Amino acid sequence: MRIVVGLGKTGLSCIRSLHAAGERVCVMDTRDEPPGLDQVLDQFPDVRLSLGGLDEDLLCGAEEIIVSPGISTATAPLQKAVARGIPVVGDIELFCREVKTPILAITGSNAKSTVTTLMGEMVKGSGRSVVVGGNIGVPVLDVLQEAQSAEFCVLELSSFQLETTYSLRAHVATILNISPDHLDRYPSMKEYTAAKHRIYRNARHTVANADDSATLPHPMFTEHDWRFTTRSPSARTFGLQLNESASWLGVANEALMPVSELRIKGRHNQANALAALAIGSAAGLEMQHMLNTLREFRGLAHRCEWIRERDGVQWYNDSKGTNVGATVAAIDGIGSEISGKIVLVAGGDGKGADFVELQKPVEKYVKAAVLLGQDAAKMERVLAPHCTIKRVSSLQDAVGAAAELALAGDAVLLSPACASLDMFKNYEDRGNQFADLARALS
Ligand code: UMA
Ligand code: ADP
Repeated sequence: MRIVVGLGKTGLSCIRSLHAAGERVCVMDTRDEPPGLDQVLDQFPDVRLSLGGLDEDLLCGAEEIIVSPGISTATAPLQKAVARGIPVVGDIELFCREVKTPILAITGSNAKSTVTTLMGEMVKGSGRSVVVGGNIGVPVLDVLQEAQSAEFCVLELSSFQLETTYSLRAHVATILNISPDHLDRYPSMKEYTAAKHRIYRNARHTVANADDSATLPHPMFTEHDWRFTTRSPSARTFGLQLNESASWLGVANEALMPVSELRIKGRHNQANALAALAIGSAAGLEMQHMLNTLREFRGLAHRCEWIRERDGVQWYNDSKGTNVGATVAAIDGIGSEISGKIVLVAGGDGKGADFVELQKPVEKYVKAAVLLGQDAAKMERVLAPHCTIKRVSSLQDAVGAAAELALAGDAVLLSPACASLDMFKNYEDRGNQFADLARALS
């Protein structure tokens, strides 16, 4: 019997898929009342349940273990099963075993969802059918059938998902960037980076970030490889070039489109647009269709999303800025476009990060940081020499304090550099509460 470990979105999709194939399934979760329990009891009453811990004996008798990304394979009972030779895989592995459709596989510490969504739009805009799924919030097994008949699959893959995937043979694989994240799950950056690099195994084409050497697949640059950079473009490398004193997206010697025509703003989003053009080119999409998509794409909610203007102050929600690299990009992106300074609202669960990389952009663009959540004190120690600090205990107080600190020309930016789970249901909940509170200011 196969055992599904974890009863979140992924676990439920695995149960649905195995059940539909007529398999007997056992599901295990460390929690007594995991989130999908009612659904399982209701829709799959014949599924065997083992809750409140991982049962080593049961695991060691499994034919295969399908583990959810939220639970580490380093967990002792799973390691025991591995030592006994029992295969431990994830939902992406099951998907890749079945699906022969060309896969555009996207990972990175940041920008995954933005670039994944943009790629989906570009494929559609080129008149091809596409399925988009993975870490973006759509478990891949829920779209397996659709994927089999689509012309392309665009998959957002996390390091956790890549760790348990063996059969991926991406048509195009990309690592967008690598910066510290999930250091509560990995012993060091080395293991985190190695997990991300699994995306390149057996890939037909690769797309890497020429500005971030940690993303490069191998020392050679072959005719199957593409790059993007925010510096000058070159052969098979998309970049930014000056054209009649305006900045343009380009490739090789060709100027493609003025940056001013992009709706998504900030240097980090220019990198995202260039990455998408590189992936699309490797996949054989037509340039004019891709550029048309770029002219229309407005970006996703909770990613440097403009909320309102109040007394000359712009308010932005970047709740998806859940690690230091994301917040650095958001501060640089918004800081370089406003006449005043940023009041940063940050803090939460830092997932083991040290926050030091925030110092430089804060020094340059931030006048005050309003800090809340579990790691606020740690952040205060790192940022105090560089800007005014205000500690608060609720998001409501944070919004009130930010409104007092910001003057006309400034921006208030929620970009926490931390996960939200210490105080909120998830990053959407945090972003929605922030936006509601900001809109409610008189
Ligand atoms: N958990 C337990 N006990 C268990 C199993 C899980 O306590 O036995 C906890 C985990 O520690 C975690 C939570 O349950 O805190 C959810 O874990 P899960 O694996 O059940 O998560 P799913 O609901 O299946 O959602 C997962 C991804 N979540 C994670 O990787 C933590 C979702 O990415 C993804 O959208 C979904 O599969 C569909 O593919 C979310 C995420 O935060 C957005 N991803 C991380 C990120 O983007 O940084 C990697
Ligand atoms: P992910 O799915 O990897 O979390 P998102 O597209 O959801 O990525 O964006 C998350 C956050 O990452 C954004 O809110 C923004 O702060 C930051 N970000 C977006 N693009 C980039 C980039 N190219 N480099 C660094 N950070 C970025």
